[in-house]
Amino acid sequence: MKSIYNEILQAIAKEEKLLAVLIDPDNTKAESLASFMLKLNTSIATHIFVGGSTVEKGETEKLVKALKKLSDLPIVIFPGDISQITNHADALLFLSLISGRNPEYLIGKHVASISKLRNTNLEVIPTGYLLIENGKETAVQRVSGTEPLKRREVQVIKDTAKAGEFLGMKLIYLEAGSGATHPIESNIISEVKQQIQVPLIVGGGIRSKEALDAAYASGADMVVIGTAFEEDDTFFNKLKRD
Ligand code: 1GP
Repeated sequence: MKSIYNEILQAIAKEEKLLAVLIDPDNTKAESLASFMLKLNTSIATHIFVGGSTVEKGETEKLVKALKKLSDLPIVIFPGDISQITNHADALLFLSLISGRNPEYLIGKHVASISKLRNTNLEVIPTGYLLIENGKETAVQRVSGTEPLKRREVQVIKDTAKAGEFLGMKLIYLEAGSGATHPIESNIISEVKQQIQVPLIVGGGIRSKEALDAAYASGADMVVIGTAFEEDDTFFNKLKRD
């Protein structure tokens, strides 16, 4: 069976860089979705992430079904809550917010999600999720009631990522928060990358081709961009596939 995780590993082995476009069901207008997806499909995007910190019940499934008709890219649920889990996607990032100390976001919601996931076809990918401070309060911080890790405390960030890997997490995700003022800094990306063997995802506040390339150059295997495309989908024109 096709494994999205194995495909990620294979792409990284070939030194390919991955780009996930984050689509938040709350910020998506049905009437502009088709034209948005036309642009996305001719860009260098490799994955579609679907999720948000607060999404109305049923909206994620509706959006995933629509996206399935509009793109062949893998659709990965990036859930803010259990209600966003839908079998119609290809995979689920099983996120544990290891930068925080709220048991609900470390293990509680995971236990509560099992009745939904037990018989699922979704590929469940355990992911260590680290929120890093970016200059303003983010939705993740607000919703989870946790503090982000301090930008200057690089050793703590590295140790947290490594602990996630030792716990068996298959991806490490450095998150500055959607719409972040400062994306994750290059030195943090490169130092974390040196610590871990599993793929490194970086997201939050990346709004230009230069910032994307800088994240890749620092060691991000996959970059996640949402807000920049939401605000101006002509950004896809700068990221066209050859
Ligand atoms: C948020 O990392 C993602 O969870 C993407 O952030 O919306 O700022 O691109 P942006």
